[in-house]
Amino acid sequence: MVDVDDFNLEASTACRFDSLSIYDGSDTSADLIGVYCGTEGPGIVTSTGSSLFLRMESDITGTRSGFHAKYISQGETGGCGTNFTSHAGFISSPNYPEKYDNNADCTFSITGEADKNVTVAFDHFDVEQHTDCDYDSLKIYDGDTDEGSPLATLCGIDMPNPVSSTIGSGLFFRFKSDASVTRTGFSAFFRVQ
Ligand SMILES: [Ca+2]
Repeated sequence: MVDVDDFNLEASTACRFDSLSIYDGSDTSADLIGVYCGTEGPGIVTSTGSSLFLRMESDITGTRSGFHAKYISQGETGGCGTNFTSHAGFISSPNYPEKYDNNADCTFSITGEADKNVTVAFDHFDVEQHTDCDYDSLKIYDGDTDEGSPLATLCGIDMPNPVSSTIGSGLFFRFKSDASVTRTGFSAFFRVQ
């Protein structure tokens, strides 16, 4: 997985001037995940296997600041009920990438560390839509319980922005579904930094 957190390449139609291409494998013969330019970078990109191949090309004019990416090769994983204590890991809804069940109630917590915050960023999100997320939802709380107001209450298909705890605090997640309509849920990674 790579997290492209800063991106600025010369913009052009179909990115034919300057571009960043990302392939789902170890070279350009692998499946092309996307071609990016301008200021709309790829964000988080996840490989299906153990390799990603990135290729940046520029033409003879029009340079920009380029891109910056973080590479995450491994992290802690765990199902519902997991309390994560490492610096990086992956969380996802039950059964992901298959659909979650009806009447799910699943929590995760990430402990965090003094002087650091926990940030979670999504690479997949599809949770039954409702204006107030009253059907199915993922709620994210600052701290280690679901007391108080959530930092985020998420549903629908729009990719959520990254969510960060306050410094020195962890994050607590609660995913709930109601009795009908299921989707593929969410996949995200976190880091403590
Ligand atoms: Ca539902």
